[in-house]
Amino acid sequence: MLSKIGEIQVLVLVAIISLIPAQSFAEIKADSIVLALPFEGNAKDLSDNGTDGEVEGGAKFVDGKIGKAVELDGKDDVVKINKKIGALEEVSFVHWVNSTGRDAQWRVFFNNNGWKAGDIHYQLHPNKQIEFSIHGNPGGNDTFAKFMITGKEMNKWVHVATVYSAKEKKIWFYVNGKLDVENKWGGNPGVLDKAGIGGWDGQRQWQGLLDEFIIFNTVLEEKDIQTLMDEGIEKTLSIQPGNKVATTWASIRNVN
Ligand SMILES: [Ca+2]
Ligand SMILES: [Ca+2]
Repeated sequence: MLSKIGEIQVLVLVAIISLIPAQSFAEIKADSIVLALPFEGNAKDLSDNGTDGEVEGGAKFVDGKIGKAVELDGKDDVVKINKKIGALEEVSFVHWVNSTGRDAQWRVFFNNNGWKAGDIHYQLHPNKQIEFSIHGNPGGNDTFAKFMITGKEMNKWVHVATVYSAKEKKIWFYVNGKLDVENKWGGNPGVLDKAGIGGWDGQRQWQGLLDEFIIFNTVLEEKDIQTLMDEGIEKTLSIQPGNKVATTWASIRNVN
């Protein structure tokens, strides 16, 4: 028999435990994904939005980091996103990149077409650093990771995750699953408009490979990013209760 005080202690303990989230990667949910391109032989979007990319310039699908990846020639190859996704207060980009050329030139991950107020541009700057920009954001348009893709970081797979919160006025850059830098920056939402992955209005082309290009409308934590890096999006979602991705994956894989 527990004493009265003992009972209260147990109740308090139960109440505290029930507040701890059951999932260690609670943010990785299918409905928080606004764009997911696994590049399994095509540019089909895994998310519920169905924002399929359009492959231009003769881009190829080759063996990638996880299954297939898209290979861009650094000249005119690009994956166009021809639908506006919208303005986001929280956004996480998670993707694999392998840069095989155009070192020290602009190399685009995801740039909205044009450059107007609110637009997101996300690319390697000619200074070789990962750069994230929102046109007109308080504190300046641009903010940078420390990490550079140059030298020995060329011709190899690098996992990159960039996480922005307008509410917290912070941006976090992660490289290969580890925090590279946290910057105080911004406060405005970023707009995902019609865009190019691997190119911007016929310029700044990516030369090399891109794989598992995923955008979330939430702030992912380091452990979420590590899970995505280690397991890949398909496995990560399949182990989440309530995420029914098998059908979607089948439809993505069946399109040649
Ligand atoms: Ca081409
Ligand atoms: Ca893939």
